Amino acid sequence: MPSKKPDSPKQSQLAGTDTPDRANTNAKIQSLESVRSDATGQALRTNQGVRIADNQNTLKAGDRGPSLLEDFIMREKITHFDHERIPERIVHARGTGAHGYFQSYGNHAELTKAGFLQDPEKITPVFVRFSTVQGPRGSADTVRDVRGFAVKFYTDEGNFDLVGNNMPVFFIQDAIKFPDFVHAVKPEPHNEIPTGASAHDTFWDFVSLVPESAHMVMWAMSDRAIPRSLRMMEGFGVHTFRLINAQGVASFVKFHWKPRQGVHSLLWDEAQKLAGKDTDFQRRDLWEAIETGDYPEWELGVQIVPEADEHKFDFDLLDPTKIIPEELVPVTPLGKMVLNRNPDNFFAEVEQVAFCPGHIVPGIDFSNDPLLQGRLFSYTDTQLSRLGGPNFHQIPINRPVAPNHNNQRDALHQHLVHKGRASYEPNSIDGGWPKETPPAAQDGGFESYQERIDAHKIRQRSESFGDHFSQARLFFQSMSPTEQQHIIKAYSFELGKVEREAIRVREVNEILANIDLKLAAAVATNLGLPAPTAGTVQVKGSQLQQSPALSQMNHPGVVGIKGRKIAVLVADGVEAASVDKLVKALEAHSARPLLLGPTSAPVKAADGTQLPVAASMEGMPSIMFDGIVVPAGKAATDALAASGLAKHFLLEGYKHLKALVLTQELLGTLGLKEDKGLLLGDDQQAVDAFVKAVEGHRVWEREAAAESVPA
Ligand code: HDD
Repeated sequence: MPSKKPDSPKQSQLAGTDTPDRANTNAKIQSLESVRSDATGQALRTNQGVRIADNQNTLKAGDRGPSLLEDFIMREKITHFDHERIPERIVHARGTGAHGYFQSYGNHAELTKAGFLQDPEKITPVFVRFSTVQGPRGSADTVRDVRGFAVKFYTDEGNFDLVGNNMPVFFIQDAIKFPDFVHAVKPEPHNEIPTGASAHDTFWDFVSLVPESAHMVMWAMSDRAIPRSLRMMEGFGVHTFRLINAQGVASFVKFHWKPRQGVHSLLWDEAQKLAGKDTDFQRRDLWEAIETGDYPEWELGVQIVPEADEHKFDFDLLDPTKIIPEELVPVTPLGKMVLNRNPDNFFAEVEQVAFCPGHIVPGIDFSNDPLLQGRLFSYTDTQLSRLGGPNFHQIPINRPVAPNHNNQRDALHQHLVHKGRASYEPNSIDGGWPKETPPAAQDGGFESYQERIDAHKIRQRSESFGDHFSQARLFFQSMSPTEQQHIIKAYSFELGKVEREAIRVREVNEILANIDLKLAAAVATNLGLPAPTAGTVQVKGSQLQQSPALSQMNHPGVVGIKGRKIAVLVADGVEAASVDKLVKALEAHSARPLLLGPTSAPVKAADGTQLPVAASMEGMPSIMFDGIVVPAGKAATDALAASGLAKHFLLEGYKHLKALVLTQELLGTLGLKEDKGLLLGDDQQAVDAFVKAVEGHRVWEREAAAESVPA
């Protein structure tokens, strides 16, 4: 248990992390201990436990002779190897994960009887898996795509999975359309192109024919689809859920994860370059942050709508293509999640973790959102073929910390040796165990919320799901001018890759024109199409003109530049004192300065000392950093000014609107001008301005000046 009491919600948003002692608090770690395999000091053996004398040579008839079938050691090894791969997830195949914990800010008993939200002293272990959607397991991390944000809470009352995304809405309203949507976005079936991208005909064909996707496509064309880091994404449960308190009173809720690191994105040029230069950019970023102790944190919050207010909005709460604007219903913070431990084994933990939106605990329940209802079936079904049968809950990463006795028996990969003779209920032979727990206010058995339904059995979409454009418009109009430009560019880029003109025209005229005519005109111009002058449907518009909470610019974060990567460019002749001063100043802000040299060899400072570097400027290009500083030193500056590699590094950083500290000479050589984020010298004033600029993530004011810089 943590020695420190958790802060009140407000303070917690601002204060530093109080990390409970990991070994003592992470019950999941302890429960995994018995299955963790450590071969240190152990003999090499077969799966049957036989010690192996020779792991280099197959058993053969003579040293130049044929191999013998009786070599059970070779056969066992090869057979196991042949079956090492399991089917990757049909969607969200590319992902990474981390362990951590959740801690409630207080007792939320008025809202829910779920125990993990009632006791601020309780540490609930969690495992999170972040993912992209379209690409296969080996695809690039930084592609334009939705990011999965799936959290498994190992609560005392059973596992609760919050299987969300980094966008609060979805492409379709009914689960029956999911296979169609996924087939459309996946690589095209004839040539399996493109990998990890939606910029192709079948995706745009589908979404231009299915206007309910308009809102989500806006999100996917926004900067949210190219996050700077998995640590810098919001997460959303998307659907409306229910929370139910001990008195049986239910409220509708939408779940939100708010990152303390802020919400920040890559630029499209960076994302594309990173996809080649570091396919693992985001999993590496998360891994390194956790290894270096910069534990990322999110606040879990809910928008609460009393049952009585269900029909108060100009959209349907059950429609997963709609948000509840935060200006209408603010997010109430419930607690925080900290990710503080990397997995020991990727396959065992990240690949085998099995989430399901149907994994809920007493105090939480579903709504009738038809997308959610279909998901409740799909996830367990998919694990049957991925994880080889119905016992996947016994795989260590999926095991609840709560006991889970029942009468389910046998099946593939059964790991338990069930004792007793009665595997049925009721029974008298084994004393009737295991027995039901009647529902009760606290610690009772799960009871579904008793919702009254009086309806015809029909296949029909509710009319209240019919407005597909108002919130897409709200989203676009809530963006800053910069974000709007990025959205226009993203649509233009993606549709520019679409071969069939008819699809481009349909998207512009029948989708974009209904969202915003300026957007439609700008995209049309970039595609060489006539700009539409009117939409094709009457759009009623939203209750709000703007929702500031939708703009990333309004989510700077509360941790400053903690965990941000800063390149320190050095070369022979650099002044060691200047390097030291800059590095110390950055470390004082908990940033991660890394020295980069012309090669991976140490550089020789002006005073003769050797300075080891983390990498060469080629090995770690500017796109991997949040800011760049150049320490003083005449000879080093001369060397950098003469180096194409260094100049490219700096110009690219400038073009990507990063904060820079340069020397006067380099400023002249590069032909750049000082600005809010381009500073000179290594004095405190420059450092302070640099830190502020990195905090702002980009020097947006520089956009126009950077336009003409080649990089
Ligand atoms: Fe899904 C995986 C999120 C709609 C069917 N989904 C999956 C994952 C995430 C989501 C984050 C990866 C979990 C992991 O890391 O293992 N999915 C969503 C969200 C949706 C959504 C936020 C809409 C709001 N999904 C959705 C529908 C269906 C599915 C409508 C089917 C009817 N999703 C699946 C799946 C996957 C999956 C096929 C693939 C692998 C897996 O489940 O474990 O069952």
